[in-house]
Amino acid sequence: MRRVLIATSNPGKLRDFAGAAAVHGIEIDGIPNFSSLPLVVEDGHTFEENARKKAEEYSRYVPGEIVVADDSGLEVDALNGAPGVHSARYAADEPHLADANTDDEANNARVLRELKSIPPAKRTGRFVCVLAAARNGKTLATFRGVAEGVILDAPRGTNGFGYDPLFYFPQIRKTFAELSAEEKSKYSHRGAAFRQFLDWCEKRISENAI
Ligand code: ITT
Repeated sequence: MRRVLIATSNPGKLRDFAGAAAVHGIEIDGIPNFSSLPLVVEDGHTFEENARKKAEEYSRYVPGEIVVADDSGLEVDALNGAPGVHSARYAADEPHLADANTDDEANNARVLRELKSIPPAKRTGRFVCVLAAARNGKTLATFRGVAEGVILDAPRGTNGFGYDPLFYFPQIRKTFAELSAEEKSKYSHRGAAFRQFLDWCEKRISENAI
């Protein structure tokens, strides 16, 4: 297995990828000097558009390397799919104009506010992760992972990041913030997308295609 470079500014995502990679004995790393690279503007209307854009643009800085980027977020049915692609900056006044991400606590508070009058049975939603693998500025493949759950009316758990404390996963009766790194990799949208990526890598390597 080759080394895979992850393009993300989000330490929570990096921890998730490290957890998923460890289970498969894969070596992953960040892009050298990532924080000094120009920020990619995430102005796509879909997770896929943004994931491809990030993977393609960042892969130009590390010629020949496979670069993986993910665009992900929470879709809440009662909010017509919001925060969706705006998940990282949902608490900003005008999300579509905001460049900078808002903090997790403020984003969670806004979701709770918006769902205040919504009864438990209607608080369904999902985490979505679209992962793009690129090399030399070109997308090689994309992978989509989904985790279905329910949005609680108060946070629970201290692990994870983002909306994890509000996201209850009925299958194991825990929020994502109550999961260990191994459990999150097993059940999460990011773990599911990453496993598809690994299958793809193994197949391409056996065919000598990468
Ligand atoms: P990069 O673009 O640098 O990777 P980012 O945090 O800006 O980092 P996104 O644009 O993909 O990444 O936004 C994803 C947001 O969706 C993230 O900040 C969280 O608010 C939320 N999110 C995604 N996956 C999550 C997870 O596994 N647990 C909790 N929240 C998650």
